[in-house]
Amino acid sequence: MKILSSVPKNDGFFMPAEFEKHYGCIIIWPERADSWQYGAVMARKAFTEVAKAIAQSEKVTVLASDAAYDTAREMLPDYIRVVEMTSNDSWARDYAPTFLKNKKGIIRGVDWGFNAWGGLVDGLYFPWDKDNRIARKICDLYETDIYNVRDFILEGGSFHVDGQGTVITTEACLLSRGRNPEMTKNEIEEKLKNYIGAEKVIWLKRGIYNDETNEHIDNICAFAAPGEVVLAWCDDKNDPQYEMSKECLDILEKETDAKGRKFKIYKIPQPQPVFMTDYECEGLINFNGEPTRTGGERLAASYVNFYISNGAVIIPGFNDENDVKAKNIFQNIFKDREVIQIYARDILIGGGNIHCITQQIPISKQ
Ligand code: KQY
Repeated sequence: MKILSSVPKNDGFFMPAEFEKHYGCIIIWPERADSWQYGAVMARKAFTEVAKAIAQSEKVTVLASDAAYDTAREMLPDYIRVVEMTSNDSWARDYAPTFLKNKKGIIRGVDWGFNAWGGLVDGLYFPWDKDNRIARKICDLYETDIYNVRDFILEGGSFHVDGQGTVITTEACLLSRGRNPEMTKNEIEEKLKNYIGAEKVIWLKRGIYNDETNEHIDNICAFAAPGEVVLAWCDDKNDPQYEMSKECLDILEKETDAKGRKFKIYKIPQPQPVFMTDYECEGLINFNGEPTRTGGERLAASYVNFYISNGAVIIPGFNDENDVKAKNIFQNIFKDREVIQIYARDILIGGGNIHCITQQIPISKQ
């Protein structure tokens, strides 16, 4: 594996869309006791269901620490590969490499800087050094070269691409004080253009209410196809999410993508607000003497935090009356893929959802 200091755009590399063909998917086994309640038992069951659903149509590799290896190997079916690799937590979307490809089908990774969603300003844990090494370790494992851009803080959940030059992101996250405070919005756009092959960056303002990642795009809006997006939608004007989603809609309705197309926008209804229970909080240990969650805290639930595998679309469920409605909308959009809904409260408690715990590897011709 070579660590590259050149710029992907100059080398002809760009990020393909998630709805394009994958070689496989990476997931990191949950273990951290201040993220995953009651020894991560329920989270591990939910992660297993996600891994199994994805493995129906692509190769899944689960990374587990030495301490958690036995439970991972025990709980996961044998067609899922388990590899020992240590991280600080389980968010493959954010610190596994962003995979790029070129026209010949060669794959390379990008190694962004990671500081636990805001470093010492408003980050969620410290240290994050093991997470930061994950991208290079994975590229070594898959024998792909990797671009070094650790001087720029970025998580994979904070941008979505259509593979045809359009990137969507949120200002709340990418312009947050804890990431790259010395950079202007234009300079950040330039990085996205150079490192993931964007020609046009569409900036939504906000994401999902109370999303502790500073409102990642992957919880509020995603590409379903070129020129088509899904948007988390709230009809209740008394809910703070209403204004947040409405502002996104207004921007998307006025915008065109990198190819000049107007967007077809699918509204996905939000579940009823989901709150942490006291019982769930008791199952978490403190971080640095402070609880990581409090009873009654609203969690950032959204159906838009889904993963597109080769044969399926894996969406979260919350035991909510809108679960079926959301599933039907997704099935109508993704007619050629099976929509699989997985009860995901135990992932949500960790602070993210199905998209956040997965990272796709595009198919390569290497
Ligand atoms: O949503 C994500 N991409 C990760 C959230 C991590 C929260 C840590 N508690």
